[in-house]
Amino acid sequence: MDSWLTTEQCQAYDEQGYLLLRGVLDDKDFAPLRQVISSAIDDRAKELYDGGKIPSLYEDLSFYHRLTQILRESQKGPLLSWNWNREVFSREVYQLLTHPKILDIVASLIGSEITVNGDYWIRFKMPTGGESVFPWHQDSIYYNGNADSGQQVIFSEESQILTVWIPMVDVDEHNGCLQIIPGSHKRGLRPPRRDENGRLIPIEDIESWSEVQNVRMKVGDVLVFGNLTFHRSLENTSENIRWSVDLRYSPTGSPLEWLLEKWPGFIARSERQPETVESWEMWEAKRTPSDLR
Ligand SMILES: O=C(O)CCC(=O)C(=O)O
Repeated sequence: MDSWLTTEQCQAYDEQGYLLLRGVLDDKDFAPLRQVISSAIDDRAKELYDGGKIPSLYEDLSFYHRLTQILRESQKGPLLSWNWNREVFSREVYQLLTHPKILDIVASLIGSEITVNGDYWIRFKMPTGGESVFPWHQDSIYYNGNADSGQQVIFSEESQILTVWIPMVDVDEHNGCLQIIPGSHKRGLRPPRRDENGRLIPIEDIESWSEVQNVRMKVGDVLVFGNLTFHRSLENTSENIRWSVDLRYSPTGSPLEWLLEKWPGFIARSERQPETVESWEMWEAKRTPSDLR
């Protein structure tokens, strides 16, 4: 099959470790997911209200403002994690993961035997919320077991785990767009240390490697980057939540059993064996009730 991306785009990805694609998706691609998020917000609001943590359900507020208001009510620390996975596990997430345009992009970069892993996230970066700052990291650092506890360390340095990062609102440096160090993937997996908040950060001065890029994006744009590309996002200083989705893909048959064990995924596309592609029902059956609780 012909590559959906041009040779120049694929070369730019190889050189820079990331690629920004404009106007890939349109609003109707997000509508079903917004519905799922909206109903997840509804569930959380009811739980918090029933637990006496918030004084109102704020049902009259919009999708974009309801959660901000709910979280503002609580000065007692974070009521919710800002990263949602199981909360939004749904057919709609499956549909986005298997969106033909997204799979075409992924196929151009990693080939047309594609496995999704279940490590996808809807992230809501709260206005002026320090805890939703994500420091510089390579995704592979989070795929290395728990080195601190003496557990076996598993390196994904040699594997391809492609992230597709999709904003659901326009993003720039005011609301915490992603920042990237171009070409940083070429230096391999770098050793991290823990900062005062226990977060993994690089030991080296990686900002001296090349100019930090602010990846400003409009709704509909798509950013792809690899598991060795250094990236981060800073504080959201705007008035509104920065909503985004990140999805992850690898060539089918990659030695990533440990990852798929933790985050069951599915075969999303196969040119060689199309009959192996897995449906939403098959993916749903792989996730255990305890994982989804
Ligand atoms: O969405 C963010 O702010 C950070 C996301 C990220 O680091 C990732 O997708 O690997």
